[in-house]
Amino acid sequence: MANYEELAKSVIEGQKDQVLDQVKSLIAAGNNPLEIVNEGLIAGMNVVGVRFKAGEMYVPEVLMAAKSMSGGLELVKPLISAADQKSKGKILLGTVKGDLHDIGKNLVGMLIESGGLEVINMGVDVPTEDFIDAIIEHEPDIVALSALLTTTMPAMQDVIEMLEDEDLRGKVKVIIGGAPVSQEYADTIGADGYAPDAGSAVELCKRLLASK
Ligand code: B1M
Repeated sequence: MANYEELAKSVIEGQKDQVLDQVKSLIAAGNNPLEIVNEGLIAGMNVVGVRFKAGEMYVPEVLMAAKSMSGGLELVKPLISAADQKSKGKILLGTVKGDLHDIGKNLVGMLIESGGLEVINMGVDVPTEDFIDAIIEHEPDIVALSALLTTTMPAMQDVIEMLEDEDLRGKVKVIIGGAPVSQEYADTIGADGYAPDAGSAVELCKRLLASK
């Protein structure tokens, strides 16, 4: 019979079929669905996040792990009550205007989601005003901006300035990331945080949520 440790190991190894079989067997054995998520699926993805950050895992492996975890999650989700599914925080994520790069941004989204937070992924080339509209509509705790081009980095500052103009800056934390972005740049434009990689982005979100 499967146990949580084996399930976490299958997630880390990106063995989707194995994950699905183990989740089914844990459900059939009457295990608590929330425990299956927290002690099996998320526990595995947490290890992936740490290993990826340490350079011990690479993008394709992380994507396979995330897909395995999502597959398992789909099986368990219908069994978890709406109250239990309540996320610990809402993150609005997008690649800024003019920028079409989304591989890293999606990885960030998957790891944040794996960390038990809700992610609204707005896609790429998101106009500044669309971020503002979405912040008003969804009231996220954090908006996470991605840019891969030096030419699109200023669009991050545009979002912060528009938030200030609309009197919304105090309502949402802004964090930024992407290859050309740095902590120094985050400080310059007045962002609340910078994450160099997907694993750090999860930690940063959790830190900011805890300090709210
Ligand atoms: Co483009 N591209 N690209 N490209 N591309 C780069 C970024 C470039 C560095 C390549 C180079 O010249 N060496 C260069 C930018 C130079 C610069 O501005 N400094 C470049 C260029 C110039 C361009 C075009 C202008 C090329 C052209 O058409 N002449 C063009 C621009 C299009 C546009 O956006 N308007 C272009 C197009 C493309 C493709 C469409 C072909 C494709 C993107 C496909 C896609 O994303 N769906 C592409 C790709 C694949 C790359 C490279 C090769 C790889 C990017 C990637 O996915 N990395 C890239 C060179 C490189 O980085 N080696 C390059 C893997 C990914 C996991 O890492 O995205 O860094 P990364 O994400 C990391 C962290 O940065 C961080 O976490 C992620 C995971 O650890 N992170 C965040 C990212 N977002 C975050 C948000 C957060 C926190 C952390 O929120 C808080």
